[in-house]
Amino acid sequence: MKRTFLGFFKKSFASLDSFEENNTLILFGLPFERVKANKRGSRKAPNALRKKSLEFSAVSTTFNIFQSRINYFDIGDYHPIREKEKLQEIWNVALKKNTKILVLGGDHSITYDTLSKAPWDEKTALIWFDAHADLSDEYPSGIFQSHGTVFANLKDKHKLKKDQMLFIGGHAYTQTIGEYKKIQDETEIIHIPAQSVHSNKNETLKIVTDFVSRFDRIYVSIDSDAFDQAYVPTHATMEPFGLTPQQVIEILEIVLPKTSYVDIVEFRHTFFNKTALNFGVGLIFKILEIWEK
Ligand SMILES: [Mn+2]
Repeated sequence: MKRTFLGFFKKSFASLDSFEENNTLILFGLPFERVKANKRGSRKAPNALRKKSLEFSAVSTTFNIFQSRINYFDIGDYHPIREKEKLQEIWNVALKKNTKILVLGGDHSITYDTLSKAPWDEKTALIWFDAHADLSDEYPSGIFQSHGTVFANLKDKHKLKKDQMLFIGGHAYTQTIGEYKKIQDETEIIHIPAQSVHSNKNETLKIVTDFVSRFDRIYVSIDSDAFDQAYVPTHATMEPFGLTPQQVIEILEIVLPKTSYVDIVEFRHTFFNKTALNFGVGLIFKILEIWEK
């Protein structure tokens, strides 16, 4: 039997449609790596994070998962291609019952698998935290669907406008030229680089607040490499000068009240270094705490 994330009850996919509870959050894993041009291992994160969570108490001075008004359900892991109808069904149920979704990746390509099936309109927006924009048209060369193309693909699929897409924390030295140009010109998305977050917190929080105020529904995707390598030392692609946890949490406090979907991707760890898992579990509890408020 698969371990369940601490504080979550195990639920089967078959029982999804019959649950009556309001105020529900569904967690599931997509342990999948589509194309890897760099170090592998993020597919192990869903179960490794579940297992690591059991070492926590899930109780802090400000949050106690066991006294939450939200019902937390873990519906297990899915294959994003072979079980794509199930992903669609999860969205259908979530929409009907006003349920929040928390997804554990996998590499960043899984964000396309989930959000390509999500409901979108002009009052829906996307915010992603990442070292890289993931806006390549092809990455690696000749591959049109990967962790490096996810937001170009979503923009294309849902015909998203520039002002529906906010990218926070870019600081990569490994960006492809095409995607670098898209960020630099800011023709396709809005971007707050990591350096701007570091040097001007008030301006950053104001841009985020204004962005959020224009929408009814926001989807959030968090790539581990948005955070500095000091916090997650086993990134698949190491990029120094990333965001701090405090910076991301202050932004999430503004964003999450309107957010119905969060995914956490690329939480790669190694046999010798499991810091990424501790950090990932802590981040998940923080997200639950902000969502509870
Ligand atoms: Mn990414």
